[in-house]
Amino acid sequence: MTQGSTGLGVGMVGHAFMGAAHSQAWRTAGRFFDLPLSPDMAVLCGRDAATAQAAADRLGWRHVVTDWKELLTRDDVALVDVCAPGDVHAEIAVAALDAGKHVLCEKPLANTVDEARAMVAAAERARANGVRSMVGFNYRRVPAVALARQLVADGRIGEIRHVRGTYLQDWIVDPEFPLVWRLQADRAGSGALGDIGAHVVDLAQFVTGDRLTGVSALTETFVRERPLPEASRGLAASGGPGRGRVDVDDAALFLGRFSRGALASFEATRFATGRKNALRLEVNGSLGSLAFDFEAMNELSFFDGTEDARTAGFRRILVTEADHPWAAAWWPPGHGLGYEHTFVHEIVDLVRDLGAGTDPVPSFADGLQVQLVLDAVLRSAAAGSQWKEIEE
Ligand code: SOE
Repeated sequence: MTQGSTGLGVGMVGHAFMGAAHSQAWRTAGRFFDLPLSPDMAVLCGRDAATAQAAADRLGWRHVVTDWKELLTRDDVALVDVCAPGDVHAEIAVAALDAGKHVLCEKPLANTVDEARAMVAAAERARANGVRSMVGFNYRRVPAVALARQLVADGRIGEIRHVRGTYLQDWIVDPEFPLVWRLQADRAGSGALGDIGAHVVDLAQFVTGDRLTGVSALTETFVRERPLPEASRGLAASGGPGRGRVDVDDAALFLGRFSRGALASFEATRFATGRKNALRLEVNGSLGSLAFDFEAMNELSFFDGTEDARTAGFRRILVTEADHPWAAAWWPPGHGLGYEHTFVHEIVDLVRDLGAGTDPVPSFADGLQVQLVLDAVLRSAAAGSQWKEIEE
């Protein structure tokens, strides 16, 4: 915590997996990084008072409320952090921005393009009054990913020809795994596509500094009926006697084109048995290539095609040097970071922008752009993989 800095009261909605990840980030950011404002974990909101209180005690929040609308009228809340399922993102974020609260909203920004547009409009209205917003695509804040973007921007791999993005998980491969909210269209919008495909689309556009202009897609639901959930914690859940229909995609595959001519392929699935959180991106350019895999998140592979061909080869860069993004605040070289650090970096960058009065990224407009890609993927899949343009 920076000495003499003023506070930033935070009210967070939701306290499951993402709520826990954000809580540890709010708690840690000012202890490792100099911040212009000290995050104050003021209020946690959850629907059930006892469960929310237990979560607040465990995660370090001072007060508990059961109605998110209470956050909007409190003087000790300057920022609302939305960690609830996608079906409530738009309502909460728009109301919070209109009430003059900064907003951090988990990804995907919304469940539909219309909701995302309403959120962007609210963000623009609020911005005129110095109120800021950000969508939580946390993987942008992996140091190796940020380095990949720098290398592309510096021209180290030349003109980009191919982008290969996959996000592979296996946590619902068991057909008896329950029908949790991430598998329900009315709560999550879509399945693997919105939950993890959104990340790899954002990452591909972030690293290349380019945007997708069109897609052709296939989606599939392999397990069409599952037990209704009885209890859940994080991604773990147990089922009860009832059963329900799965109405989201289990997997989405699509081809795409970038505005500067690169061709792309994407795969998002929770049925890649043995792959736990394999968010991978490979970019091939006219001068070299980059490859990243979150399961080895401290590393970036770089092939420099301008080197002597006799000794050129993919180089494994350990992205833990003090010169690498965010790394100087942590451990000595080689000591590595984990999943939770991506959220800390997100909070650090957000609080620094709030202090400086600058616009945080990714913005709600960036979130809308990803939503347009997801929407085009679903429309293409529904139309037998027909090519769908993505509006600018
Ligand atoms: C589940 O697939 C999940 O927790 C996603 O919801 C997160 O966004 C991703 O970071 C990890 O996997």
